[in-house]
Amino acid sequence: LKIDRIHLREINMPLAHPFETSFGLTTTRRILLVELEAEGLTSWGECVAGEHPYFSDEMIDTAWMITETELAPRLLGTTVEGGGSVPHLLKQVRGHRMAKAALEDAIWDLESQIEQIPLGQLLGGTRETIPCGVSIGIQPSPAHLMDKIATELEAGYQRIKLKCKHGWDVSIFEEVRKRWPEILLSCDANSAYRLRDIDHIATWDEFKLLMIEQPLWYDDFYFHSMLQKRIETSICLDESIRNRRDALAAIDMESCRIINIKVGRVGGFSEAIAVHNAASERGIPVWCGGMLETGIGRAHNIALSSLQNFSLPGDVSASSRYWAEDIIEPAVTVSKSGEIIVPTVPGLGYAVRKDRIEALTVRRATITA
Ligand code: OSB
Ligand code: MG
Repeated sequence: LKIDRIHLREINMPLAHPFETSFGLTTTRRILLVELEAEGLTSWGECVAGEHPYFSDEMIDTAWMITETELAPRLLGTTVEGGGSVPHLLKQVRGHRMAKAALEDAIWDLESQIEQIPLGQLLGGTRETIPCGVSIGIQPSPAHLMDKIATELEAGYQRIKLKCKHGWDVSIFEEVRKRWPEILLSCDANSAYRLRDIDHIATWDEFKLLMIEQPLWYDDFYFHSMLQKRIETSICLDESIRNRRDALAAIDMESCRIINIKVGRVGGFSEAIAVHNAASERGIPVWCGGMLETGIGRAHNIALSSLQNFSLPGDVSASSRYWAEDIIEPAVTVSKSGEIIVPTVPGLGYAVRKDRIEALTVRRATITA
């Protein structure tokens, strides 16, 4: 296929509720969207880079620049076979995986429209529905958190993940477990702890957490492997896993027993599938993480989650948890049993609300061959 034009936009969207992690508070998302025009069709990709380089070293402004000057030109004026051929076309550029993923995912979406195959199926997915959990940020008080958890369980979500950090860990887990002894419960530290905290983290075993996500440094395998030997609870890696080789190293070193796959973090659907397959072959379950996406990134996460080894509830949840009004329709909804139905039509599986995107746009650029 030949791409005629690539449009970049920045949209600003206020979150329905502020989201706090150990690395900071987000109240409004600045989001880079890419729109491709090719073969008389249109497709979209969402770059999940944040407004600051706090989760990873990418941020929206670096993603914008690298997309405009380095990545988009490599996809224009050439024949692109399909989504699977994009990593090769972009490989001269090191890093910038979230920027690359937005473009690659949009091309898979185009391919799905051209081939008239549902996107999930094109990626190799077989699930008709995906199991959903929620990620709950650090709250103003424990009482606020308890209310949030009650609401999400009532809505049907199958797993509750609590953001944690020093001062928002043991006492919180205790209170939650007292009220809900049996629920699937996990926590995500976003690298808030250090080696001196190993004994502290070891005390969490009593809470029977499903996993502890990324407790130590964002770029570490070795010390996570030391920690995993000291505790019964499974470690799940998020930030550390950038590609298939990282997954293999982490599994081999027993740095984790579960992997969170984020398509942006690993650089696109091709690498996400490679991580999924490597984990699957080694008996390591995966789940799909989230980055506070709009409906576009959310729809791509749903398609990816339809692969067989996404066997644990992910962080892909209803649009309404993030947005008063999404940029797709219908909005993503979750059933009473905590599942999202995987679309069975080609492409995104949802209609993009261009009028709404226009209204939210604060910056734009068009790149042509
Ligand atoms: O570590 O999984 C994370 C949000 C922003 C940055 C990092 C993370 C998260 C989440 C939210 O946990 C997941 C979501 O609901 O989109
Ligand atoms: Mg995480």
